[in-house]
Amino acid sequence: MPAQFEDVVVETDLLILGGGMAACGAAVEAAYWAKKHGLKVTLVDKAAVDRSGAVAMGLSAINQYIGLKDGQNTVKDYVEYVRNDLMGITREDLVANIARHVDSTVHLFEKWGLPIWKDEQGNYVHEGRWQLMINGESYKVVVAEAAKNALLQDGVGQIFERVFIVGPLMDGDRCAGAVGFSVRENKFYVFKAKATIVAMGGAVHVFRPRSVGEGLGRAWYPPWNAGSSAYFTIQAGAEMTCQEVRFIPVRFKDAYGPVGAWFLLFKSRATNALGGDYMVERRDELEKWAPYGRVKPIPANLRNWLGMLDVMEGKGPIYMRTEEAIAKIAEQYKDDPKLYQKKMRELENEAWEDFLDMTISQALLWAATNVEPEKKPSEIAPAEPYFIGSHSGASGAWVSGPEDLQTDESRPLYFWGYTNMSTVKGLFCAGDASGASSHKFSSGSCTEGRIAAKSAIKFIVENNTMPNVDEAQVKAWKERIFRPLELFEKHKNETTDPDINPNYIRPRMFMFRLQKIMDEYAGGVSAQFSTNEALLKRALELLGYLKEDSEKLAAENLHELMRCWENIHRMWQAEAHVRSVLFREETRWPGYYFRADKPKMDEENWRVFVNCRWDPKTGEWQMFKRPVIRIFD
Ligand code: SFD
Ligand code: AMP
Repeated sequence: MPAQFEDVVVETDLLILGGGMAACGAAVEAAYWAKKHGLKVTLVDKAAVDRSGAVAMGLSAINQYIGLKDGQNTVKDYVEYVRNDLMGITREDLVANIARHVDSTVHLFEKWGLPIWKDEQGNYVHEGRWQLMINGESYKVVVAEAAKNALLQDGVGQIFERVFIVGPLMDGDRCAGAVGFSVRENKFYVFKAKATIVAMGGAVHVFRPRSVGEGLGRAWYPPWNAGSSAYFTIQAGAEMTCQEVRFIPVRFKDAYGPVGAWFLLFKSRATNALGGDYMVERRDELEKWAPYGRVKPIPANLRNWLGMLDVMEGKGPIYMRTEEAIAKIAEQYKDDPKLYQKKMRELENEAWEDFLDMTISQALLWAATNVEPEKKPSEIAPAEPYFIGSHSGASGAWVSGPEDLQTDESRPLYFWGYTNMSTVKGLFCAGDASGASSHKFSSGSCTEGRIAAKSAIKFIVENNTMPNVDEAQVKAWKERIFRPLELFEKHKNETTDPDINPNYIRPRMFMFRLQKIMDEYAGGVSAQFSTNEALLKRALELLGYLKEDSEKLAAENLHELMRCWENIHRMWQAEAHVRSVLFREETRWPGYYFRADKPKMDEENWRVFVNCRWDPKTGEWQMFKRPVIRIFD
């Protein structure tokens, strides 16, 4: 089978993996610096850059904007916000580096054509303190266009779409590029590069989703981000961080519509079936999680937790009180009936647009279930867990911070020469791929891509040699990558039902197995997000069997081959997660997961990062702590 796949070898200076917010930011910045140094940049996306990644459907807000120029906030304010929201565990140098540059990225978005809401005075309309409202249906198209223009002008770069990246090429301890395959043509791609930026997003469908049957595949996080960043960096031998810090967004139930605009812009409450407001009635619970339980805004996981307690006590469903929020805003205009009508229409439009801008399926579900938000509340629920280090989770690779933001204490631990370089030489990470720097969102991820690209070009200029790629390594990858096609061809006629075969497992069934393990043993929806040491150990045992069976994944065509590799990527993300949850012997993020056997937060022993590394030479995992160092007092 591999013989039928043409080898395409691409040599480049900088390789950007992914085509999402971070990758597009990297492309724009890299093109600028590459031109100056006569270097070549190559971007590879498994999909089409115009609509790939988390922003595919568009977004209704830019969630990170500091407002430095207008003196609205300081970088330190943002660092404090992120530190508190992550229950004390964050890399302040990384957060601050993004925060001090993010406004300029937002101004670029506007220059490129993204409509940002303005008030009568011409100021941005804020959703909350850090968030700006946008007409964002075409957000990704706008950013993709800028990336393409930057790369394709003057021959500085090239873009490969519909090429699925599988894993890294290595030259000893230096990353030498990547391998992958076209999902449309019989082509095997070998990318050789002096530096590589990983920006392939986070991971979804590692845990069993709430959606089943006809809704299967519907999730909050985009189904096409399947843990490729984590797999790539783990396989390269990079140190990983915060692999236990999953994200559970509370969303409008079943279609996963966003809640931010409701809570922040419309100032809505969420109440239980009895009309009780868990944020008020359960305030005392927050003391157990002090000092973080005392901060404003209350950390996202604690907001989740208070609602979950209601559900566990049988007080569900939980409703977003859309009708109450709209009525309250419109009330100010009640003395002028005409104005009142106008305001009501405006609010109704904004409510629908929020979904139409970024989660169209929620608007469809509202329409299908006769929801008129001004008349009737809507159910919300915590979603299944996702890995998205750029949002309110934190999982990703452990990367170097910028030199100028280090203290004497942090420099030896947080800085190793090139900003955003992982612990592997020449391998840079941004967006969901880099860890411990949460709350980057779309704007911060694009900013971090820019930061990583500038730094990677510096690395290339200072290490301007093409790494050696051993042909045996390439051959071994090729054989492994296409094995599922061979297996299917060889055994497909041995049973009457191609889904059931003693010699192979198809990726869909494999994914169900992975999801069942994670859901039941690692604190998924059906386990009420709760787990313990014994369950986690059992999860590892079952994941071990699954890993053995991954050698028997089979694919009927190229699309299914991609599904096979997506699930292998997910499986490694799952393992890193289970090992990290097991290693951290406390509960720090109730509302994301609860260690029932260690039900308390332990500031003395566990106000640390949990890091891990898989050793490519021995195949062994190492788990260890790294200190959390305060940079901003
Ligand atoms: O409100 C391979 N996010 C929001 N951010 C905001 O600023 N405002 C919002 O309104 C946001 N909302 C939101 C958000 C996310 C999601 C999923 C929803 C709603 C439903 C967060 C941002 O979207 C997020 O932080 C950034 O997009 C992260 O950027 P990045 O670059 O790390 O990931 P990406 O954009 O998803 O891109 C990933 C790329 O990798 C490609 N890829 N390519 C080759 N080979 C492989 N094996 C690959 N695997 C993946 C993808 O195709 C893609 O190009 S709100 O709800 O929070
Ligand atoms: P979401 O739609 O939940 O992703 O939220 C969008 C943005 O608003 C993110 O920055 C969230 O952290 C923030 N956010 C959402 N709900 C709240 C809330 N109740 N209090 C404070 N911030 C919130």
